[in-house]
Amino acid sequence: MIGSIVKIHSNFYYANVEGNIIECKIREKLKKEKAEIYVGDTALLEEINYESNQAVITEILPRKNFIPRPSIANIDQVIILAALDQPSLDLMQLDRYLASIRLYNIPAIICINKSDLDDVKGMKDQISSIYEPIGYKIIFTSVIKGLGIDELKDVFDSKISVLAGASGVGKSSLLNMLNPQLKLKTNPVSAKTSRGIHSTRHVELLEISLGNDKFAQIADTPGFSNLKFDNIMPDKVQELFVEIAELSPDCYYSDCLHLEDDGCNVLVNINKIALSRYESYKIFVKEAMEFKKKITFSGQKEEKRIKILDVKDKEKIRIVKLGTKTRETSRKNQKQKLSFISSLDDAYYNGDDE
Ligand SMILES: Nc1nc2c(ncn2[C@@H]2O[C@H](COP(=O)(O)OP(=O)(O)OP(=O)(O)O)[C@@H](O)[C@H]2O)c(=O)[nH]1
Ligand SMILES: [Mg+2]
Ligand SMILES: [Zn+2]
Repeated sequence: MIGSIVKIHSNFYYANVEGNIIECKIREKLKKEKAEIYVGDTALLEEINYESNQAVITEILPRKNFIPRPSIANIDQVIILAALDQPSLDLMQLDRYLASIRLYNIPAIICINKSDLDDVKGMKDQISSIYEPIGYKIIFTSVIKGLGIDELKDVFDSKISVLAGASGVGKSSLLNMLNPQLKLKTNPVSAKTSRGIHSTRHVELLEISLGNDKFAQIADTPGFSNLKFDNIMPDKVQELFVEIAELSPDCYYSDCLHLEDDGCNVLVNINKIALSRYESYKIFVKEAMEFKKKITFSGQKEEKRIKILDVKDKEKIRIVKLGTKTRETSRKNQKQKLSFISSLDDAYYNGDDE
């Protein structure tokens, strides 16, 4: 039997089989192979006990796609949620989310929640004028005033979506508004720091009836904020900015990073790029440069390490980090490593503020 993983919690995997949630463990063989299982995965289930609603996962079917933060597989789109205020709108943070989703070739839609709050800085117009011309759909919503709901329902209809964004922007509140029966936990942002307090702790794929025969699968996710481009090569960053990628083929040098004037078509056309977007681009390239420097000149071998740690609440946390080894590597090995890491599919993120 086949089920889709909707939640992972303390070594238990919850699979949805035709509307029934079945609690699963994983087959020893899969454990030995260190198989990684994510929310959104399609799993083969055996040893099904219909009385206790339990089963064993014996295989994970090939994935259509995967994003590492938040970890989820087989999705159609990501809705990046930000708040007009509380927490304050950070354009660079928005660019980080957009660029990181683009890395995985998954469509992204921008949703600005809490649009009932005072727009003292004229952010609504700013967002529209920056992101609409480069092709992003923007929806303004308010849970308090019930704004943007129909538009949001149309976007979610018949799709598997991820709702991502910093803690406190209103991800869970928005889903509760779409379907009040969900009763997801929400909390006010801290008065002291104006930041969310991580009310949602786990990714969960929810089946949501939207009324009028509309139906969606949406993943509520914990908020996070410290995405960094310390895992890709600097020349890949331009591909994550649609408006820069359009101009870059006409630069004089094919390896132009669009940071200096010398025959750079991006800089010649800099007035076509929003200032904040170019600022974000420069920062992300710098982060990627640090990464490249680290793996090229340190004379140390970098390797991707995936560690599974058992922490106090017995919940398994997947830690992906760059490790260093003092052993010298041959130039050939280093080159292979470089091309390995520079492939977009291989990118992943470091760190987590959870
Ligand atoms: N003014 C206003 N407040 C909102 C709106 N939507 C949500 N809030 C409030 O924002 C706070 C945070 O909402 P949550 O839904 O918990 O935020 P979240 O994004 O799920 O946060 P995490 O689970 O911590 O990642 C709550 O106090 C909500 O009542 C809105 O449209 N307008
Ligand atoms: Mg939440
Ligand atoms: Zn250039």
